[in-house]
Amino acid sequence: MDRIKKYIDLCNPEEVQVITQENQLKELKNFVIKTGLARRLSVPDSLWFCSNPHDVARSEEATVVASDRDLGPYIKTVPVNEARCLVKELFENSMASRVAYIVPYVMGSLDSDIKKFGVTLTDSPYVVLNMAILNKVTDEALKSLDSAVIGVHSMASMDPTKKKIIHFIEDLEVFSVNTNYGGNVLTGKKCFSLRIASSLGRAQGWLAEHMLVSVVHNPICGRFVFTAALPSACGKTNLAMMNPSEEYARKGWSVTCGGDDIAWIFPKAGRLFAYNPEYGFFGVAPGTSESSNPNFMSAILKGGCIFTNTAVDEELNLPWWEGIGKPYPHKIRTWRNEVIINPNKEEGPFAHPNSRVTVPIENCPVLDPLWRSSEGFEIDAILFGCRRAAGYPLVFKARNWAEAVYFAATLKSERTSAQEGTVGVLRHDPFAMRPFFSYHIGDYLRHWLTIGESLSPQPSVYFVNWFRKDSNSMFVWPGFGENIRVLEWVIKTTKGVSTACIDSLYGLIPARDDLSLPEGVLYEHLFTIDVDDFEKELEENEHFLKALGSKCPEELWSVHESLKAMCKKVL
Ligand code: SAT
Ligand code: MN
Repeated sequence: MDRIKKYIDLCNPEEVQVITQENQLKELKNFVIKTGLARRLSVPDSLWFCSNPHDVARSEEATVVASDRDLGPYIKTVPVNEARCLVKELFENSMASRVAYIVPYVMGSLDSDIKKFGVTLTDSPYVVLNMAILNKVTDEALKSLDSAVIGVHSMASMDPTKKKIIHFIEDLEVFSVNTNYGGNVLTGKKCFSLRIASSLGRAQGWLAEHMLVSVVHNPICGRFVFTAALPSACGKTNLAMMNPSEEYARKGWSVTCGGDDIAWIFPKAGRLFAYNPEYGFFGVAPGTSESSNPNFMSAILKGGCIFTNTAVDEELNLPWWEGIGKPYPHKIRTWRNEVIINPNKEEGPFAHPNSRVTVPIENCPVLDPLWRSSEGFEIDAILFGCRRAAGYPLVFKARNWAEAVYFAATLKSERTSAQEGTVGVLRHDPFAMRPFFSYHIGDYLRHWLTIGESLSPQPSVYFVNWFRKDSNSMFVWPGFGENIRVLEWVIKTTKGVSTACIDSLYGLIPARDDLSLPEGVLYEHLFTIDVDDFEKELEENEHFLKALGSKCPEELWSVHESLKAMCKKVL
């Protein structure tokens, strides 16, 4: 226990409890209700929490990697010694007169080779209860303490100016303090399964990606596995467990879900295999409804969930949020824990736009039976998605692996409420991993190219954007269940059934008659590419590639030059 004991001594809690049993979790639930930290809702065995209003999203500003090297764009570093001092300063006595909980857990299946252990020390019952859904609590982790990822989390004084999430990648340690929300504190999630795991993956020849894993059951090839990376709050959970539109469902199309947020991807015999290391979903609530995501709604209603910063319909004692598809409650408790009678819509939103529901994965009615298998999912295609109102096509296929890496590296997306900052601003989000890189992005791109070289055949790589808007700011693509049309094109193109792609500036796009569009949706609205805009993009991309200096793989410069040449030809 040495790796933990020194931090217990530093934080100085009044009492320490090791959480390994179901009945301890039950007691903790009773404790949070009794002390007013949470409320029990009428969804079976489910709790509602609201967080400190300063603490409602992942904080990228406060997230750092301890390193004495420059880790390139998008990683804030703090020199190792300084980071160790910071830990000492921020955690000293931070748990005084509180209970500290030790949560040992596993990511991935206990009987698979890819499993990894973690042990988190926290003074937050909220963290314990969430981790008990998202990870599998097991005392096995205590037997493998040397190789486990140690997480130390303290709410401390919850002073927002002292919020910090500090990663010591090589030491397998993460420290999170003065926050109690989502990806800042649920160590198993972004800190471990993305930041630490991607560094391990680099050293060991695999990938840890911000990706869902799903299977499309279809009349073309039977079973088709895809992974998809999208920035936070851009519809990963919806896509991961979508119900194809009625027309497609009738023709035998369905989707099963392997995971909605994180994929550990391993090459084996020239193919890629994906595993979801998590045991639950941490999905965005607003906008989730019977029509947008019936499977997530039914997963929620099965219970065992935690609602964070949603509103509550006080009369029904049920969670409520904007876009839930139900009228405004007569008496509503807002995410700020205030009760309003006859709420006026204009005073909203009443659920925080980044409010979340933590749901056990086994609640999912379309969970793929292989979700926990030790073989993983053999990948047929990889998708990257973004949220862009203009210019970016609905879907295109990269012409080759290097071009796929180029387009993923230069991905941009509108900022959402999942992270602190101004919503809607277009920002560069390479691989939808911008907040989760833990080593230099130039090395990351090289790693992707190297993995690609070992594959045969290389999986096809596609890029999607469900969010184009017309001149009236209305979405031109209906999305949700209709996204199956795009997946149909992806499958046909991957399997060689469609050969009539059009060479565009953005890779290969569907020929007009090759993608079945819903009535009233115009091909031009989805695929028009403005050459001037594309040229501007290339200029921005060039800045990015230059910023990588000698770390920028040559292959990406070649792709860049060929796109520039294409652009000249079109102009
Ligand atoms: O980082 S969170 O876990 O809060 C959610 C996300 O951004 O995907
Ligand atoms: Mn995510």
